[in-house]
Amino acid sequence: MPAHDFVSPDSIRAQFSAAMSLMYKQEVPLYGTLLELVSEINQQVMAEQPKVAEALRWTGEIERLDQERHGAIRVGTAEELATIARLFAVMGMAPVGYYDLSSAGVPVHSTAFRAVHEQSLHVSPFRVFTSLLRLELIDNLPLRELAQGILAKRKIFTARALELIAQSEHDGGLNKADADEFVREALHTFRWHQDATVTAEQYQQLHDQHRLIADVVAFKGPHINHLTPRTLDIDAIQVGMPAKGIPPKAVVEGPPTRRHPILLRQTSFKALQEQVAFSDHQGSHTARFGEIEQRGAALTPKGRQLYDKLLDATRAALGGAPAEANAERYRALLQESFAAFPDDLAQMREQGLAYFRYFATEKGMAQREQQDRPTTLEGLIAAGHVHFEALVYEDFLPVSAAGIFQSNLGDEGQAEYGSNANREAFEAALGLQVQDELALYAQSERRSLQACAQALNLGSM
Ligand code: OOG
Ligand code: NI
Repeated sequence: MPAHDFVSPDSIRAQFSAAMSLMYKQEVPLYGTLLELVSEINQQVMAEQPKVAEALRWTGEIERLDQERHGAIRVGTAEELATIARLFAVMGMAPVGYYDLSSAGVPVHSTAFRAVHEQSLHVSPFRVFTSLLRLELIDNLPLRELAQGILAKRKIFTARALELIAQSEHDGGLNKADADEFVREALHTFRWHQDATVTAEQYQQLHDQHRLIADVVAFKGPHINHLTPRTLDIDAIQVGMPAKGIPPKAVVEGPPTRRHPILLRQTSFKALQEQVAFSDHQGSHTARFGEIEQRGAALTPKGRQLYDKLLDATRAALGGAPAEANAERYRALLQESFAAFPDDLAQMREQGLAYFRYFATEKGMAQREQQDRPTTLEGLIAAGHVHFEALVYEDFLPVSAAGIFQSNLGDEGQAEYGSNANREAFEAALGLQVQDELALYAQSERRSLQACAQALNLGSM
């Protein structure tokens, strides 16, 4: 089949993301309520803060905002992870970054599947935080073997989904009819299944080891456990949630409130209690929850180091994990520590703390043939020929992710797995190397500079 008959992976991803949102709305009605709240607040921010709206117009994020969301799944075996990677590849998603959650008492390690080029991200920024269960961290051998035996038997992909993945790999893409069918078939993998694969007693054993183990092992597939819309004001969301009957977690994860947001701020609300049919009798399980995020500037290694240092200092000053009882104090300490992180785009740029996107302005275009115009980046910015905006962070944060995991796993005794990062083992299971997110931001920044140089008729900048 000629290549021009193929649907682009970007539009398959956009279609899949929309289908997933529709499915999740039916499965978890509170998600629909949350979408309404997010949309109200986003409209309010755009109306009341024209500068925010203008920045989003420069970067084009204004066009992707309404369909921006991430999901999360947890898989049980290397084979499941490797096949998930192939499934996401059909939609133009690659694994980016490695996250070790073992040090936070969660026996998984993870990556984010997402598009990597800014043009693809513009079409659909859909991402999936994907975790692999680490049974090797569980020292209860009989239980480990029980879990392995159960996982070895399950099939999380439909036969037709596997066929279409292979076909796409072989032919280099899918035509419209096949892409539609692929989206329908792929969706099955992420659905909630009320029927468990284990007896009530086996579930209890798995659960007593760690609730997350039960969540991964006891069910037919890696149900999507949350779907997270992007807000422009997470503080307004946190305050507005209770009135909509949505109880938020005690603290917002990530950096404090700023005029120019950095990285990622997230809050979530408690999982639903769901009815489950075990193979012998009825019971319940908490699987799904809700989450909201606000995204800001992607930080350079230098900026990220500063972020990590200030977050560590805040936690050290708090003397424990943030929770209900110390939420107010945590917020004050966070704000205080982060006074050391400049809240000004020009300063962030001059100090090399964040990545940026550069745009040729109308003024710059009008003067592109003039002999005496500035030719250095700094000169062009000063003269108003080049405009810059922060490059948005497309990834996740390990400390925040641990906080999200924990707030939704209940407060039962925290497990200890030491610090067991093992990126090589993760990549071996994945069958691929994860991409370096910092390199991706740097490339994106460089492309914007090249585009500027070209638009302004300069050799380079
Ligand atoms: C994933 C938790 C992490 C995030 O946004 O950081 C996460 C999970 O609970 O499976 O979703
Ligand atoms: Ni999440």
